Amino acid sequence: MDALYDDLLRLERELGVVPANNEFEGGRTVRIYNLLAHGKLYEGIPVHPNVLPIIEGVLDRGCLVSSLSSISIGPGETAQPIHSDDILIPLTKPHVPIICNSMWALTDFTEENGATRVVPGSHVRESPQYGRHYDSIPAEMPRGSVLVWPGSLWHGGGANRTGQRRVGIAMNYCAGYIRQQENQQLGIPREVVRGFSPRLRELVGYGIYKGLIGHIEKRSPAALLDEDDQSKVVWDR
Ligand SMILES: O=C(O)CCC(=O)C(=O)O
Repeated sequence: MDALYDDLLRLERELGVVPANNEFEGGRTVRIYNLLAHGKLYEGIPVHPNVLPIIEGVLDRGCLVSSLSSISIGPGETAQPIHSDDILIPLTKPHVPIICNSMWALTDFTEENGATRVVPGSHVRESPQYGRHYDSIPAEMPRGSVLVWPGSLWHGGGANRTGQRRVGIAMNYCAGYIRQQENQQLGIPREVVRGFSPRLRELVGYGIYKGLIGHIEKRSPAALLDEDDQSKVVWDR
């Protein structure tokens, strides 16, 4: 946790990251995107053995990394609008889970410092109206904990009324048959992906869902990393 916390500060300095200053990302919140392109330290997060099996249980083993970013909510930040992570997907609800997300707490998450707020039971309802107030509860958790929620759950970052940052890593996954929020194949240099474990390579999209979705001329994109890749599309098995 300390190493991740310190490295995010390094990246913030080196990349010159500042708050985006829009309603969703916040005016006092620093977010660093595409973390897998920014150092080996982040490679253990998507494949963590205490978290990935839960995600696979919800989405199935063909799931993908949708995005990996940090969210540091600074003192004085106001609450983020309540939303669901599948709010832009035009499917009637409730539907099968297509997104499953997690928040790694690098500091304690408290109601006062902006712990993620959730609306229990909302995952089976229509999406919330963006910008409207909804009653919610804080997902308080000690540093080192991970909160996991289905993409249809209404939630949002809380207001920070303390003098310290609330620092989290948003490790987001999607089903293997929908588009990833951050384009992992173009956003992470291929020589960096070559250094990933086989499972992480699959999770960022160098694989084919159920032997078909994502193929390139009937070969897995894994062949772009490894010329010996022998994978076949489902039609040829
Ligand atoms: O920072 C948080 O606690 C939640 C952030 C969030 O839900 C988002 O940005 O989509």
